[in-house]
Amino acid sequence: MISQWQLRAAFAARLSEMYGREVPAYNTLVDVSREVNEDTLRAQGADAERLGSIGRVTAERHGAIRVGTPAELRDVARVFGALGMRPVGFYDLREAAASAVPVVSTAFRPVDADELARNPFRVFTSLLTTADPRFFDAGLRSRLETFLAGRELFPPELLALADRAEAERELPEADAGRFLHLAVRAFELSAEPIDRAWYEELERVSAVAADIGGVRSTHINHLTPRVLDIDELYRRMTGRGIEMIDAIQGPPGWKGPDLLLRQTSFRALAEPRALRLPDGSVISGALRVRFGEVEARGIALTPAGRALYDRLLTLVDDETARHPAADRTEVARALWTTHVPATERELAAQGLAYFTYHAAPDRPRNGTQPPTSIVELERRGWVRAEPVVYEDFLPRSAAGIFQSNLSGEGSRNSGQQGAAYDSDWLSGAIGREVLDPYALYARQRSLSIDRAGRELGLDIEDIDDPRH
Ligand code: OOG
Ligand code: NI
Repeated sequence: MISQWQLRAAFAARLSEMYGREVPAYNTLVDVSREVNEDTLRAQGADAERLGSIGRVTAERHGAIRVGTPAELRDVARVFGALGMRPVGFYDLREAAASAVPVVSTAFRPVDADELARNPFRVFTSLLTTADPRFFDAGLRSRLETFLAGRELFPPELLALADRAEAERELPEADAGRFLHLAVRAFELSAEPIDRAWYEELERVSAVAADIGGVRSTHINHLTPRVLDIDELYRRMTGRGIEMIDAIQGPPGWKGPDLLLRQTSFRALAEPRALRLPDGSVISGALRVRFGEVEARGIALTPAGRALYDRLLTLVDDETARHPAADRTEVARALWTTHVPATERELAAQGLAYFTYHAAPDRPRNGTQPPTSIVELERRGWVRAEPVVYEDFLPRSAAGIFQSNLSGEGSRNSGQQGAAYDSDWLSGAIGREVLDPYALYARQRSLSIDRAGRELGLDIEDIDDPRH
């Protein structure tokens, strides 16, 4: 029997193999990431593994896919449900992006700490917002929805196997092989000719709309390895002559602990695609939609920590608007250094980041009276704090990643009121609850405090619950 996490790990590995065949520059990114990780491990020793074992980090990937309708999204959820991945978080890229990115998104990922440790594979999944009149007028919306209703992204055999794997949490070996084969194939780039006029009509609205609604299948849009030193990776890729986007998205590099998520990418490459012309003839054309991205993950921030991060982003914007000649990264680094505590202990004490707590093997004994609060217990050596890795995404970075890889700005009719989509709407559309990432991190934290309390025979006061 092949268990769910084995299916997930095998799927991630096979997808990686497939994407490397389709987009060879991705392999370069994986190779350079591995080199940087090995060098970082050599230079920093055990510290390099503070946010995940080298085994986890080396195998770690996230992918991105884009679909057109709630029904397609429900099917995607079945395929990922088979792999023990659930929808977490709601991202509205329409608001986060300056150019036209008419999608709302969630990320499918494992949620339990032990499942994440086994293989944290996640997929950023976007749904086209066809009901938003700022992008699609009534006529185009109706033709688009008709087009989308007529396609089938996932064969029934794949979905039936997926449902079984989800219900039984494993599959016999032969079925597992068949499931993986069909699942990987569903995300390959299709060779079917694209109706050029239709694609271009959508492209005038948004390149993302064309990538989703201009073709009869879906495909993996990028696959992202994890790297321990993203500044070094950026230098090495540039050194190899690969054109990277202008900046690393997310927090600046600084002397304190890695926080949240830093990402960068190389520009989408032209790929040959068959195009059908109005007279029915098929020519070979090229489209730029798929790219390579790489990321460094840091500690998960609490709502208070996240509010600080968002405030700092605004400060960086204001400051660089006032001083256009200033280097954005330097501005960010300076603000960061002023406003963000530079140690894990201080981040925890101020309730800005998530940690789990574990009874310390070398804790004081012989009759010393332990303190009662978790922060004091940690400070005095009774428990040890381990950072919780950020497993999710950042809307502003995601918008930056989308945007820097779009060929045109697209267009948006700002005179119209945008259609409302939110997390509840998305839950309804998927037919599964979209989970709140903060609730998942907070749960990991409080479970660990309960466990440590039992081990120490203490009723630990969690007055520092970062959610209060
Ligand atoms: C998704 C872009 C967002 C990330 O890592 O922030 C993303 C897409 O291009 O479909 O993957
Ligand atoms: Ni990505």
